[in-house]
Amino acid sequence: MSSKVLSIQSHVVAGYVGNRAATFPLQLLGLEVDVINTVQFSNHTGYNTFHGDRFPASHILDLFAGIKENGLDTYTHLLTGYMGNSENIRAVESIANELLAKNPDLFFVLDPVMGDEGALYVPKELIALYRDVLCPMAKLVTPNQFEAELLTGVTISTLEDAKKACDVLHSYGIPNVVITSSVLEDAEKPVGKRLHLVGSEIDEKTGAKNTFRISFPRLDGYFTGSGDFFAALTTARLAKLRSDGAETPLEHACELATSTQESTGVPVGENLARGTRPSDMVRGFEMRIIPSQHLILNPTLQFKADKI
Ligand code: PXL
Repeated sequence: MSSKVLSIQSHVVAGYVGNRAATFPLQLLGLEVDVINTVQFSNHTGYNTFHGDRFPASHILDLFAGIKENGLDTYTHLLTGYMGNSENIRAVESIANELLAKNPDLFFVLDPVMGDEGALYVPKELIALYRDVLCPMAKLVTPNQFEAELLTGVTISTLEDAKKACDVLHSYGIPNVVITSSVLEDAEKPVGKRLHLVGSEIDEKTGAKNTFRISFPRLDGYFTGSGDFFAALTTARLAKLRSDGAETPLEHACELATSTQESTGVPVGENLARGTRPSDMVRGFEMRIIPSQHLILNPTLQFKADKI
């Protein structure tokens, strides 16, 4: 069956975060994408200023009601990113419930966007809502190291800690878990030059668990929206691998997504950046997604996973 995704994330007029970072890679990799925007801002919040509005949950639910009324709610996938407040999480819960009632095989990819590198940028009551309300409905969750710690209560400093956090996330009922990037003390010397993706998938038929790690060089600079780009790449690659009946599809999807992400950048120390930083941006670079289209399809670097 061909894949059709409902993507609920933020929208910016200029630049690439949220739905603007997710739609193009999903489409390029062959998926149909319908888009609901949680906010409409002029640009992402890493600039000095931004204009625009957050949409209330009633707006998100109203758009979904129109989709449903016309029988357009035939989704194989739901992908969610930045929600920002508890009402939007409740709106996603209700939409996910309706989609699951219509298609019990719905593949819900939940990116629990809450913060990064120790800083929470959403209200703290969202932690429990993500953990107790949305996690049990998700088929794949893609937290970064900090978000995985918030969701599980496990402090992640070593590979064993990361595996423990994956197991806690599995215990919430999520069969596929990817901690997208973490700094791990025991995985390298010296610490900090490389980042580590730690993933774990439970086979639907056999119940066997496959846990893996992909190490990659830390890229020069902070790329706003790279988590949104990564979640979209993983969603698209996993959709194809699962429909082809591939073994350990999450591991291979993560290899391909990491390979694309790293191919678009350069390691720390080299004097280039894959992004551009407009003069009025204080945090991060804009990703150059359109010029990277060949790397979305065919990454030049190839990263492989190790079983752990
Ligand atoms: O996930 C990144 C992101 C998404 N949406 C908006 C943002 C950002 C990061 O700054 O500003 C609106």
